[in-house]
Amino acid sequence: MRSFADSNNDGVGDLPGITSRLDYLRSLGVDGLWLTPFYPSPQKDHGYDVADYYGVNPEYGTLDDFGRLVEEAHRRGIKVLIDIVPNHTSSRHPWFEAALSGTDDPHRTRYYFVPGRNGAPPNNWQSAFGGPAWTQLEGVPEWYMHLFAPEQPDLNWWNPVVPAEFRKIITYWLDRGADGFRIDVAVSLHKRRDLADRPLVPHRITGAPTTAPGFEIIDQPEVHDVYRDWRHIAGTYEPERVLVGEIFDPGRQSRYIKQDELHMAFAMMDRRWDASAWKRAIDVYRHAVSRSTSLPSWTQSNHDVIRHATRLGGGGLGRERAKASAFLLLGLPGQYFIYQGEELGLEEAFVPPERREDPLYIHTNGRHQGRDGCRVPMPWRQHEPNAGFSTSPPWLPMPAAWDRNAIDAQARSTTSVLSLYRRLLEARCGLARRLPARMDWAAAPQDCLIYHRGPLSVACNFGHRPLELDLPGRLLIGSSPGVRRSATRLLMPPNSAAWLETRRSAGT
Ligand code: TEU
Ligand code: CA
Repeated sequence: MRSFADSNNDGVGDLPGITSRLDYLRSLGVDGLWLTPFYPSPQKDHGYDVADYYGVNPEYGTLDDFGRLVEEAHRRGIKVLIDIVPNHTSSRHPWFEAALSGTDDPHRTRYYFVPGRNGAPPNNWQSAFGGPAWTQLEGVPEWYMHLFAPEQPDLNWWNPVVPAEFRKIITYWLDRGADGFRIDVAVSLHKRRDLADRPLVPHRITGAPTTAPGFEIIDQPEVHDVYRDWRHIAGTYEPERVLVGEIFDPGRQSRYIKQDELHMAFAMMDRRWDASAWKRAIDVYRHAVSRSTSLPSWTQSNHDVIRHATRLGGGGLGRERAKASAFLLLGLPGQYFIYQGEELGLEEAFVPPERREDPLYIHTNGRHQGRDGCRVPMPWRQHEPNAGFSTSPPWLPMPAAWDRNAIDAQARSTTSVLSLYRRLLEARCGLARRLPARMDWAAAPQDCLIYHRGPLSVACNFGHRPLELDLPGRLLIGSSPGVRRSATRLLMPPNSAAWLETRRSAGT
């Protein structure tokens, strides 16, 4: 939201900015976009601390701006998914402020206010941002729970008022044209009722005290009732609206992705660059949804993780591997989520500590570097101030030469990562109707993966050595200029991938 496009040059991205760039998204070949939270918020977690579920943060625009974005996106055949944050509100949300107004205020039971133990928190639960998951405010006898920042008090979903509120909230945005939701921390709504202490055991590697396996604070059976209800609501719209859960664990995905619950979740491919590790991960995620009609949603980066071009080695090596991994995943049955800037080969940016804003950095006192590095605004134009993102300094500083990956420059180059993504998505779109929902792995040399999917064959060389493969088919596209077809063989440089088209029909 804050980092895509700035329409009023205040250094912060906004809704009209996104609307003004829809043709760029269409030229890239995307089918939908997911907007991170744009609601009124004190921005203590960049919008994941919502102070009003029915509004638009004035910094990002207005409800009309949202309506225009939806209208213009739909005119270009692009769906709009919005982020819903049901696990917690902002501590500035009127519900929480009312809850603090007095022990008998009814809003108090919308949160977890619990007496402490001899001046200590009610239990030993930890926040994902470091420290206890409980805070006691001045003059308030009880402690309140927050699995994330203290400015993000958790909602008590055992109180039927809360699910009733969210039924209204999702209907409100679906009526305003949203095509679906990305559901933040989707399995965390109900916390275990007994609020029991986590039994601690030494971590098998670090030895540090960690929660004993099998002890669950979240992922309670009642969460499924919520999503069955939301799925029912989504089904009352034509076409049915889409529910995407922020769930990365394959085991959990198999329990939440159901005909009558969520449509999809994220198959996060964050493995080290190794053929067998990637094959295993792909098969685990495929299996996770195999009992539903859904397919995996392949993902390599998002606003919470280090950009994969950097994770995969950085520099030229990271770029080649990131291009090859896109080839490998975009050929598979399923959806694919592109994180903004991935199509430019953007790397994790260094953000000077004094400019970091992420609560993960702040609340861990820098023990965790935070997530600002993957959120630096998009470089739209080369040789322009702030890479054409804004005439004002961007909310997060751009490293020197951030514009070298600018969109205008990459659009002019046939060998750029952007041009490659465009050609790859075009090829994918062109083949789409002939691709079956199944794929079959094929025998492959070490450090190489090959699979067939109807007329499409995909090969990926994870190794440091060039490979020559005896693979039939017309070379459709290669991840690097070195991918070539000789009379009889497919030549693949290290860390490269190729798509080939054969006369095999969709049935085989
Ligand atoms: O993320 C949940 C989540 O798992 C991450 O916050 C994770 O704990 C963190 O990145 C440490 O690795 C969602 C949103 O995607 C994230 O941006 C929010 O900060 C978080 O929920 C709280 O709403
Ligand atoms: Ca702006």
